Amino acid sequence: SNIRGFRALNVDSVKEYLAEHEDLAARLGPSGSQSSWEVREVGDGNINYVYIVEGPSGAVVLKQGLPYIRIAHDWPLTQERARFEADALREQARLCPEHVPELYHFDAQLCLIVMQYLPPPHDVARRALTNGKIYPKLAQHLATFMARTLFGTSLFALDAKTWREQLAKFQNGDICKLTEQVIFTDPYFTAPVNRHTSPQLDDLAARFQSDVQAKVAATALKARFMERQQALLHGDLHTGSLMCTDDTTYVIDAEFAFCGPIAFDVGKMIANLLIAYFASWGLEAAEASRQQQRQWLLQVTKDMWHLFEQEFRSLWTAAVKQGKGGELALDVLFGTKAPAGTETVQALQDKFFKELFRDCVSYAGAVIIRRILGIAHVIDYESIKDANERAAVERVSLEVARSFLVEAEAFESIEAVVLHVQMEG
Ligand code: ADP
Ligand code: SR1
Ligand code: MG
Ligand code: MG
Ligand code: MG
Repeated sequence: SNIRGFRALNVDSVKEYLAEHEDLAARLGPSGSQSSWEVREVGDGNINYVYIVEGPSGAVVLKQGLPYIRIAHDWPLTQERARFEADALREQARLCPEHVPELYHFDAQLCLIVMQYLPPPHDVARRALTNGKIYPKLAQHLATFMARTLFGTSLFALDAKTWREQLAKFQNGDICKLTEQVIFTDPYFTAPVNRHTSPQLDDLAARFQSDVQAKVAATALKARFMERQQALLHGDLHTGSLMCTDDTTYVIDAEFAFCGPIAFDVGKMIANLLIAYFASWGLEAAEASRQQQRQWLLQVTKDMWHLFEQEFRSLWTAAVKQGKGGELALDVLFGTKAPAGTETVQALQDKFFKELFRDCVSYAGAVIIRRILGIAHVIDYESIKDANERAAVERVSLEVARSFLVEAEAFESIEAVVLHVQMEG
C-alpha cells in the first residue's frame, strides 16, 4: 500500500522536486537555470523509474519506486526498497567507494534516491556485452567490489553487536520473497508468470517440472538463501547492475540488499558472465571479434573468481594479523600468537572457500535457468531474433546450468566449470 504523501513523479515534477532541494539544484546549475534543465526517463530495469536530469553545471540521476513493479503493475512491491538501496549504497561506499555511484539524497516518503550520474561512455554492461564489447578491467573490478563489500560486512570483519545491528537494518523481507519465488520456485512448476521460447523448449520446461534432482537442489539453495546470514549482499548482482567503461566499473541497483549467503552474489555474477558467453553464439557480429569476446568472457569468469578469493583471503589474514578481525576472526583465538593460530586461520579459509565455491556453482546454475524459464528474461538471449537459433542456445545453457545446479560438487575448480562450458557450449 502507498506511503502517506506518496506521489509518482514525471519528467516535469522531477524538475520541480530537484529545484525545491537547494543542494541538488546547485549540482545542476545556478538558480534561475531550471528552465534549461533536461529530463528523460531511461529506466530499462524490471522494477523502477529512472530519470537523468542535466543542467548547465552538471547532472544527477533520480530513481523512484512506485508501489508496484515496472514490468507488472499488478505486482505490488514494498516502497521501502529505496531505503534499502540508500543504506546499501552507504555501506558499499564505506568499503569500496570507487565502484559505486555517490548517493546525494534519499526521500522515504517519495521512495526515491538521487545519485551520481554515470555519463557515456558508461553503458550498462549487459547491453554492451550483447553488442560484443570487452572490458579489460572487469574481472579485477568485480573481484574487488565483491571481496571488500562481502568481507567487510561479514562476521570476519564485524563484531557481534555491529553484526546484529546490520541484520536489523536490512530486513528486506518483501524483496527477498520475490527472489525466493522467481529464482527458486517458479521455474520448477507451471507458474503463470513463467515464459520460455515456445514450442521449441516446451520439452525442457516440462522436464524441469518433474526433475526431482533439480527441484531438490533448487529447494536446498532456497533454504540457504533464507537461512544463511553471512554478509550484506548486493542481492541483484548481474551484468544489468553494472555500468562500465574500459577503465571504470560501477555497481548500481542495490535495492535487493539483505544479509544472506555470499555465494548468491558471486554465483549470480558468474552465471551472468556465462549467459553472455552462451548468448554470443547466437548473436551477430564479425565472427573474429565474437570469438575473441567469448575467450575473454571465460577468462573473466576464471580471473574474477581467483582475484576474489585472493582479495577476500588477504583481507581476512590482515584483519587477524592486525588484531582487527570480527567475531569469527578473533585475535585471541586465531591470531599469530595463539597456539596454532596461523594454521587455524589457513584451515578455516580453505574450508570456507571450498564450501563457498560449491554453492556458487549451484547458484549459478539456478540463475541461468530462471533467465530462460522464469518471468525475467535478459536481452543477451532475447536479442537472438530467430526463435530456433535462440532456443538452440538456450537449450545448451539449460543443460549446462542443470549440471551446475545438481552436480555442483563435481566441479572442483573454476577451471573445471569453464571447461564444462567449453565442452558443452
Ligand atoms: P531497476 O531497479 O528498475 O532495475 P536500475 O537501478 O537498474 O533500476 O536502473 C535502470 C537503468 O537506469 C540502468 O540500467 C541504467 O540504464 C540507468 N541508470 C541507473 N542508475 C544510473 C546512473 N547512476 N547513471 C546513469 N544511468 C543510470
Ligand atoms: C519480477 S522478477 C524481476 C527481477 O528483476 C530484478 O532485477 C531481479 O533480478 C528480479 O528477480
Ligand atoms: Mg536493475
Ligand atoms: Mg532493481
Ligand atoms: Mg539473475
